[in-house]
Amino acid sequence: MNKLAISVIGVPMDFGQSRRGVDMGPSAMRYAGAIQRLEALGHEVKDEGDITVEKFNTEDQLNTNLRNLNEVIEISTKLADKISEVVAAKRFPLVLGGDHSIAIGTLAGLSKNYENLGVIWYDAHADMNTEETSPSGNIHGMPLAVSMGLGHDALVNIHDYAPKVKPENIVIIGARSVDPGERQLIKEKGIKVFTMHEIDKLGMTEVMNQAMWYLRDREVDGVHLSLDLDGLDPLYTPGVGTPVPGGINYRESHLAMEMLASSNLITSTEFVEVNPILDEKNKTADVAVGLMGSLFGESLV
Ligand code: 5AB
Ligand code: MN
Ligand code: MN
Ligand code: MN
Repeated sequence: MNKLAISVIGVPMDFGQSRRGVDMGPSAMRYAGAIQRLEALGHEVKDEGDITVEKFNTEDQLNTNLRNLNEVIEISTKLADKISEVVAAKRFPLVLGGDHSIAIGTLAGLSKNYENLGVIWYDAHADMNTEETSPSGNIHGMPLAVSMGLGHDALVNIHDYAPKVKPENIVIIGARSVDPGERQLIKEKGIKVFTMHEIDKLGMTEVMNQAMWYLRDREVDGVHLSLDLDGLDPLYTPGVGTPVPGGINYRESHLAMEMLASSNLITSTEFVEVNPILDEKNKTADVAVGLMGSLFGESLV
């Protein structure tokens, strides 16, 4: 694959859900050797440090049942600023989460630099809830809906434009825990979803080929990979807040990353939901960094 100029951006965010510890995800992945792993592959890597994540003193000023809405707005906006800057400098953004609500900021910063951005969402969940459908009030279950322009105005309009992503440019891979409201939205919008059923039946090679051809047919000018570590089976990635059994296995995940590496399709990525407090000896961060190795060309050298 091409040698890249990669900017690593940490987002120690845990306001998108209610379990502490996922804010330590960026440290855990750096400790597991993320930077060195990519440098060893010949990429130029710049660690841009972390986005500042602060709790507001006041109770949520906005009248809503969305947990920590004000913090999520503030941090998403800062992340979107940073992402825009990195993309404008022709660098490849690699974002280390943090819970998955950070994708709201990542996509807000990315999309205005692309005419027709594609998104691969590797996740056990669809992350397409809105204020109305969410069973939890947790914003990490909403970033795809928000990016399509559905949800709280303040989230939808970060960086003053909406939507960030077209529903027909989204591919979900690994879904196995989808809420009723999300199901309806998937049907309504015709979102392309490869559930575990398709992965079992077709195999990962076929699923990835179909996913990539689907996006090429859409004539996307960039593809963002949003990788939630709970997409994998909790056997391999136990350190996540919302584990769901029956997930994608270790080799299937590496295969998926290797296929993306040889396609040269991916133009940005984020690795989210690593929670060292819930983990076993940093296993989940180690797996994340291994997958980064494959995504950035390890199998090709
Ligand atoms: B993750 C659930 N659908 O909305 C909700 O980890 C879980 O970013 C969301 O995929 C999981 O609370 C969010 C039940
Ligand atoms: Mn998930
Ligand atoms: Mn997710
Ligand atoms: Mn989760």
